[in-house]
Amino acid sequence: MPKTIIYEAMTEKLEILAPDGTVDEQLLPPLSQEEVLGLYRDMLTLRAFDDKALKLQRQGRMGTWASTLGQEAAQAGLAKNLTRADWLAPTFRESGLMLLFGVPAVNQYAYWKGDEAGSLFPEGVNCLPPSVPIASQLLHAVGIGMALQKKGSDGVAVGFGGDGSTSEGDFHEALNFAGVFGARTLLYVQNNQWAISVPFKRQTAAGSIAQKAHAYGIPGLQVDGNDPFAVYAGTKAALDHIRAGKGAYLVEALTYRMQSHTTADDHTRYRTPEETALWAEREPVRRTRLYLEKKEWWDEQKEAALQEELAAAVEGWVKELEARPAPKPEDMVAFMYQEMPWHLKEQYEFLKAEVKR
Ligand SMILES: Cc1ncc(C[n+]2csc(CCOP(=O)(O)OP(=O)(O)O)c2C)c(N)n1
Ligand SMILES: [Mg+2]
Repeated sequence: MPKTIIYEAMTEKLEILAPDGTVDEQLLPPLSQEEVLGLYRDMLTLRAFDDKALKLQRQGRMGTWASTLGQEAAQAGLAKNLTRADWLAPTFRESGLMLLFGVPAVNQYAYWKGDEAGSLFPEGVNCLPPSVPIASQLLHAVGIGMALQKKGSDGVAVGFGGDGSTSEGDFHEALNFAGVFGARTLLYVQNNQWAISVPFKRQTAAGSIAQKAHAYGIPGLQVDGNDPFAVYAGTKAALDHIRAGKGAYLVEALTYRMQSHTTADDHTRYRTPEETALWAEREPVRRTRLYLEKKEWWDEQKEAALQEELAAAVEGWVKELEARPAPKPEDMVAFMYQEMPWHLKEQYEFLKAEVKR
């Protein structure tokens, strides 16, 4: 008898666009040329948004940043299927998705610069502020999904987690509640292979995260998270299922965090150059561009024009950011409770008196 039983992946993995830019025509979703170009544009927008934040941090103009480099397809492919009635419960890794969902760039830059008021999103954008305790977001989304179901809403709640979040009790509790109560919830795990410096092989002995859904009585699907078509088609199938009132769904997007965990981390201390080079070949923007060029829908000139347009947009976001009034240090403790408890009152008064304006 083997000491441990290692289950093979019991779920299907959806792959449509290969790293070399070729597609499985049978599985290709029926997107128009305009829509496909829109997805590419979305991915490049996320890359520009992300790249600027990293640069601002290095220049001392941003507190910290959790990069989405390499995870653009996993976010843009899902965003394309979301509606105004949906709700998001994001982690710190969903900045790109939030941008496409309608959370302005300036709000997000402000938040990461240390201004909590950045989390005051425009009316009608149903997105919670990013929550840092990992796996908490999944429970929040199941609660919202149960409420949406009771209200007879068309909306779906999407809860986010990474590979690391799946080792938390909250992940399992969220799946259990989602299954038992038929929550209108999509549990979306971006398996980017790393949880800070812990590799995926130390998170689970199972063949996939997606297969864990079956134990809780809900469907699970694994998609190539670096393939915008697979993410789009897979999350569309999951969302159609949830919108039809058939209950929750788990989607695992297999992707790769190409940058360090945050700007406070140095990934070269725990990853080999061979590994990062391998994933550079599989990254989503490269393969999508190869596909577009094969179709003769894209060329060097169009690329340069789009890059120029995005660079201008990004500069506009930075201008907006730097025109915001600086947050007051005492606001750090001002909004935690409706009524400030005594120990926070003390800190509030201290900060107000001590900090030089
Ligand atoms: C409950 C909890 N424990 C520990 C941490 C510290 N922490 C922040 S991110 C992280 C790893 C998250 O990895 P993963 O879920 O794979 O998400 P990724 O950062 O790769 O997107 C840890 C351990 C935390 N934020 N919350
Ligand atoms: Mg991870």
